[in-house]
Amino acid sequence: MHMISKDVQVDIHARNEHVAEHVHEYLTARGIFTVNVMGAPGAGKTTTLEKLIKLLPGTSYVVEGDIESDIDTERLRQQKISASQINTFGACHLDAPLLHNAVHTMEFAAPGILFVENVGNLVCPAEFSIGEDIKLLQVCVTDGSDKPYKYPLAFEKADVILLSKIDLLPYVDFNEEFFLKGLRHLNPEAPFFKVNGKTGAGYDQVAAWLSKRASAVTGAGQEK
Ligand SMILES: Nc1nc2c(ncn2[C@@H]2O[C@H](COP(=O)(O)OP(=O)(O)O)[C@@H](O)[C@H]2O)c(=O)[nH]1
Ligand SMILES: [Mg+2]
Repeated sequence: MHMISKDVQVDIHARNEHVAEHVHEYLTARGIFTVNVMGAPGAGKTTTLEKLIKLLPGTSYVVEGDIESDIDTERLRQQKISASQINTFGACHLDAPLLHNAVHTMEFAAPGILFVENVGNLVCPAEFSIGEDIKLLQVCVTDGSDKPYKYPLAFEKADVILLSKIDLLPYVDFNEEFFLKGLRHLNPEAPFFKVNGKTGAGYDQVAAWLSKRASAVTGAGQEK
């Protein structure tokens, strides 16, 4: 087994933080508010982007992070959403240098919100800043209500949490009280929204919260 020494780990994180600061400055200077979208594979992250972007005032941009394939990017482009793809070819998360390369090939014609859908994973993405303004964590009722207890870092670091697939509540044993107890122990403050990716219910409140939160950077206030 290969062990990575503590010094090397510190160095990797310090370099990542340095690039993340640069990415953040670059995007902020262009009026771009960046959302790092995290969650397990299949939690409904791309569905959230499809539903949310339609409701947001102003321009939205997407970077899709996947180990392989451009399926999600194509899915969004078909809906006329501006999207580009990062493939990590094995790495379980995006890091700041990867986003740095992607944003320097993108054109930000107008201020707006950049959504970066991280690699589907409840562990590694929470450990690396990519230069985002906020982290959005999406979990779904089929993930199970014990997830805050098992993957605490993602819940602790989230600035907003979405619980999706609530249409499936009658068919699974998701215990919302247990889930919220675990979540609030780690993160007492972050807004929490319940959404349904099938009907779009709940996304209007997320859009209202997000556009208000982003407005200091985007300067947006205009209605779509
Ligand atoms: N029943 C139900 N299915 C959903 C919901 N949101 C997403 N899905 C489905 O879950 C699957 C994974 O969704 P996707 O957005 O690709 O998840 P991602 O891997 O996190 O990007 C797809 O088949 C979606 O249609 C929801 O709220 N309810
Ligand atoms: Mg996806």
